[in-house]
Amino acid sequence: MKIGIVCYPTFGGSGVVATELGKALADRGHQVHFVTYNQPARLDLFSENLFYHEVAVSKYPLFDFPPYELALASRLVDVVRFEKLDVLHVHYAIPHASAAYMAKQILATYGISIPVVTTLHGTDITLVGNDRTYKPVVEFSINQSDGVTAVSEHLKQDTYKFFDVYKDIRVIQNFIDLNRFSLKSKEHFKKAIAPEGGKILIHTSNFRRVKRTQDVIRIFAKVREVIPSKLLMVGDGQERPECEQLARDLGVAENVRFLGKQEAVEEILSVSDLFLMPSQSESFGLAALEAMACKVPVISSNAGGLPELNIEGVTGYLRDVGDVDGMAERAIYMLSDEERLNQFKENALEHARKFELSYILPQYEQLYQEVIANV
Ligand code: GMT
Repeated sequence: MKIGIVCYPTFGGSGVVATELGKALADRGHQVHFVTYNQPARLDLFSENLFYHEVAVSKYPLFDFPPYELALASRLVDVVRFEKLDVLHVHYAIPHASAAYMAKQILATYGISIPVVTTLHGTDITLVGNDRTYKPVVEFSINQSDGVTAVSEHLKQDTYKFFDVYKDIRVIQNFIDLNRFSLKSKEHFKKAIAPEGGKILIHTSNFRRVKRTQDVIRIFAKVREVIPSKLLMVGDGQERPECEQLARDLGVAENVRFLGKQEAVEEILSVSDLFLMPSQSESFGLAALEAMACKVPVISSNAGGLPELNIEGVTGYLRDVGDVDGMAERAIYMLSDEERLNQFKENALEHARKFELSYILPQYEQLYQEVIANV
């Protein structure tokens, strides 16, 4: 198939899923065309089946807000016509689903029918899409998509709860490439981070408010009172300065390393003992799955789709959003007994295997075939 993929080309979860999916589809022999405003972060174009088409947004002094959605729709028309694409797969509803709808209508005037698959990722439904600024457009463009997928059962139910959506939503969970995300031997790195031994806790995110990164620091401060340990904070975003200040205020700054955005997350995960994800809302929790694949168990909130990924008492523990004491208590329980911790590590990997790329990929291929057959 010739597949067009639209996504945010950043380190964000939806962009990562879209890029990894595109690369895997290209490996399977499909021709994959990324249409976005920058080359996606994890995309190396070293494959005969991978293409990148930049969306250039022309600036004009009249525009306080350059119309990206129109530029994207125009580019989609252009790419679908000249590359003869079979299907468009847009990741994150805003504004990708409505741009694809517009492109589809324009293409019809050229006698071209192209099916659109929209994958809902989380904040496009729970935070941004739900805001009345965008709601009518999001609702309309989901209903107009030929196929709709959600990355967890919980997100599917949220979509039906918040929007008047009559379209059937198929749950296709996020996936992991176990060739890349696996435990690597990085003992020297572990020694550098924690020279006198001790445990390593880790958090990776975009440091947006929804991630409750300050809870991560608070949990760690409590763990540190009992267990010699270090905390690695990977990623960057608006909450980072507050987290740095909080670490100082709580007297743990010396034991917290802020590493910023990192490419080789799997190497950092490989030296870690416990992953913290106390999010306010989380449709799936891809970062936690990446950790589990590297044998790192998880303490998380029980928000959104997290209970579908982190299994209570098996791969880690889940507590209510904001229950810092509860999360710290469970972290101490897990980290204080080596044999118990090792069992959690084994379980984490075992569970992560259920999300292997090779199992999820055919579900997308199947959906593409169905929507192509129905246009
Ligand atoms: O979590 C974010 O802020 C980024 C966001 C995105 O769209 O890039 O992530 C969402 O999609 C990921 C991939 O499907 C999911 O793993 C995340 O759980 C989801 N984030 C939220 O629901 C907050």
